[in-house]
Amino acid sequence: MITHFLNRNRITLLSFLALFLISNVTLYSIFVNSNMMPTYLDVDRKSNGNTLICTFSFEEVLNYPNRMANKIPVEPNSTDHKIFEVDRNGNKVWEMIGLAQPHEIVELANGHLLIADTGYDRVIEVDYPNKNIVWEWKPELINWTRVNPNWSSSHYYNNPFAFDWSHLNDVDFQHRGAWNACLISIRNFDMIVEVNYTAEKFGPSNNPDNIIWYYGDYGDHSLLHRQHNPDYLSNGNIIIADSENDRIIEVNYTTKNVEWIYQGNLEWPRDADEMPNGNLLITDSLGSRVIQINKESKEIVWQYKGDLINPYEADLLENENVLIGNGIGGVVYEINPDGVIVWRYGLSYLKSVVYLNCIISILMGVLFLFFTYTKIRTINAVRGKNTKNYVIVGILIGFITISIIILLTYTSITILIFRILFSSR
Ligand SMILES: [Ca+2]
Ligand SMILES: [Ca+2]
Ligand SMILES: [Ca+2]
Repeated sequence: MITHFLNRNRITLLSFLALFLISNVTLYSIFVNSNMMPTYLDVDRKSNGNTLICTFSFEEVLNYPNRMANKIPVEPNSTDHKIFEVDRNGNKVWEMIGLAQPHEIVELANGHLLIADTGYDRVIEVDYPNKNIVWEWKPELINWTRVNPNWSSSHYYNNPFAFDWSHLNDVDFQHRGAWNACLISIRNFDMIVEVNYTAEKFGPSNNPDNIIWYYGDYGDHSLLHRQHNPDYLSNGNIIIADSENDRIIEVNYTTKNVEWIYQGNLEWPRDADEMPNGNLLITDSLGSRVIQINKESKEIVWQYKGDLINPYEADLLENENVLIGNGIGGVVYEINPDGVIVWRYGLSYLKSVVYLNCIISILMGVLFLFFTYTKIRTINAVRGKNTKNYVIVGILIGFITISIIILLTYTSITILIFRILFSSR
């Protein structure tokens, strides 16, 4: 009975499945456990030509779900969450750890760096190239009732206990005449605030009176819904990637009215930069593309898709190229206006793992197919057709076909998975 059940055909198929499973698990665990699957958020070209990159690892976040919920700090020596600087040749020349999902960096004129350190709900200023924190702004230290009397002590803003409470995800810096300002995006507040940086530095810091201006209100998604990357425009207004509303809006600084809006074909946009010619450079994250639109006609005048997967943001560089942080793709690209990659940092490990898996399963499939087919021919000669053999051949051909399809369409499949995963975000 046992010998009948474990005939050679079934052993062939079972060994194939076992080998496929083992090779998959081994490959993924090697890549995941060696921290080789980084996610890139903000990427900035520095004045010295180097590139600053914000990165965190999904692996760390997935492995320690309680850490964020219970506000436990990242392991002090962990390199999973960091900012680092690479030169033109891809050499790492500076690195700062001790952060939690750093989201955004701004290089100040004196070389200091402003960092939106999302996992720690704060903006910090670091005296680059040293790593001392010389200023820290934390929404949990603000008495929000003093900013708006309607926000009582029981309001969400005044109760910093929730999981991923503020998700402070962006800081921008601007000279405002006699004083300097920081425009800060607090995503889970559905609000952006303008802070008087000059007064904050003079002290005492984290003073609610230093919040000069704000836009948005918690839960009022007609204004903002989990936004990213607010920027000052040259006309004095503020442009905001109103991400969960799938739109870009321009808010009048004085009246707080929405003066301009772009929506209809965006999916979770997270960045909109004003270009010198007045066009806008928009990063359409779930659309997995970067587009340039004419602000008046709203026509798309340039687009880059390549193999972008969930890109976070893009910057126009002085040489007219575009620098793109390709989110979970784990790659930074510099693209020229013709859409050619002229510089890159990093390899998409996720892609490499999938490719290796597919190639292994194709090779194994072909090998087993060869042996099974040889056997079918022998058995045919002796005993006639054997349906079970043909079923096994069919399964093997199916495996090979699916692997080839994944190899050829990896990017679109991954984008589809991301859309499904983030559709209820
Ligand atoms: Ca940037
Ligand atoms: Ca920004
Ligand atoms: Ca940008």
